[in-house]
Amino acid sequence: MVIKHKIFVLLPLVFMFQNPTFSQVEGKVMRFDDLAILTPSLVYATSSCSGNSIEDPRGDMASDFMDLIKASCYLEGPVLKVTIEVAELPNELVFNRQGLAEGTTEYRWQAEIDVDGDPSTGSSTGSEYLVMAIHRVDDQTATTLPINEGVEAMGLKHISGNSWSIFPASLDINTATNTMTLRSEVPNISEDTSIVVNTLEQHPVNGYLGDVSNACMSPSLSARGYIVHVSSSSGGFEPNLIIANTNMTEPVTSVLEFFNKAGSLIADYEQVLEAGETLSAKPEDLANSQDVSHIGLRGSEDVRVSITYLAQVENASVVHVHESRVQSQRWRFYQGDWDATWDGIAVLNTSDSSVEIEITQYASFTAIRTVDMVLGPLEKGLMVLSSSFNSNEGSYFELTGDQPFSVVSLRGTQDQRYLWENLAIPL
Ligand SMILES: [Ca+2]
Ligand SMILES: [Ca+2]
Repeated sequence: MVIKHKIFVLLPLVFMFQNPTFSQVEGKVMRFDDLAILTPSLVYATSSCSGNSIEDPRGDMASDFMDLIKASCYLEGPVLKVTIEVAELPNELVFNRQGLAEGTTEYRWQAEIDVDGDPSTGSSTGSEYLVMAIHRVDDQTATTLPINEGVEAMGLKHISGNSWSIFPASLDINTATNTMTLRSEVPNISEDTSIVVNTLEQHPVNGYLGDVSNACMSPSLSARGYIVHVSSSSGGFEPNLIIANTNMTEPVTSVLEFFNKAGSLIADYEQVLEAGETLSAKPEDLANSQDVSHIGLRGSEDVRVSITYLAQVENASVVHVHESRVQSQRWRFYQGDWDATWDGIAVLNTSDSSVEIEITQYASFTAIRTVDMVLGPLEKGLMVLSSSFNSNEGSYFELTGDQPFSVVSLRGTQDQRYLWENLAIPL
């Protein structure tokens, strides 16, 4: 349980540095005596967080831009992305309001990251890292500015006491969706990681005001599903994605992560889909790359993604392959007639360590040949079965691994006109 505190206090502030910009001090160790103002006695998660998003009541703050509504976090390769939604994010804010001392944190939207989920390590509130959008008073003249010009993104790593070192973070502000999206490379994120979000305003008259998320969240380490195989146009099959919001009443966010065959993240793509909306797009256009091999699916569970492959021959018919949500250590599929068709498999290691897979052909319940495949983290393997095995009428193939993986099995006619999914069965 996380205990919620909304704290309205006015504290004297002491800074070692006056109004530096963060780009000037990146990597340096600084003292931030006001970091714990909002959360001096926040009790961090003692049980695991229930998901990668949190919600907070609307209307519990005087200013809408401080009123935390929702937050979510994703791990995109090594980059932690935290999206903070408030009730209303105005286009402009007044910065450096009269009566505030230089160096005061005037506005802040922050994620506190307890990377090991242990409140006894890190800062006084258990955090090893902070990522924030912040404005500190840097001038005695009040100025109205677009919000993205007035605030800076910053990451802080806890050193000791009130000392933190600064590391880079980026910020995207969307006043249409009232969201701030912070991105930063935060090391050692694990399933134990606990993240809370808070907002803070130093008001010249009313003192500190702020909202704290009433629960913690933890980045989902694995995608909820995968498009295991994106065919390459150069291989003769044109791929196309269909991305559908199956929720007929609410807009939802779809996040796609594009990987190359070796398992390196090439690009990610985020899209808000209106209620019931279905999009169609070429993977290479969304990723801005020809190298897309497979796709991790994150974001709303309401989104369903399919891929089509269309052979670049006359009178070909398209095949639709639905996203794969199943991982198993053992899969089976049955051999086709290799005079008329070919059997191929795409195998995806969805874990963060290597997997050793044995592909074994069985005939009359007897293993007749085994071929090994080793895949690194998020690496994909492809095989046309006839390149490694002999046709054996009535045979079947089993794939077994030392940890779970995903399989898509495809069968096509030798003239390439028709291709379809030949069900691979998780056992
Ligand atoms: Ca709120
Ligand atoms: Ca900790």
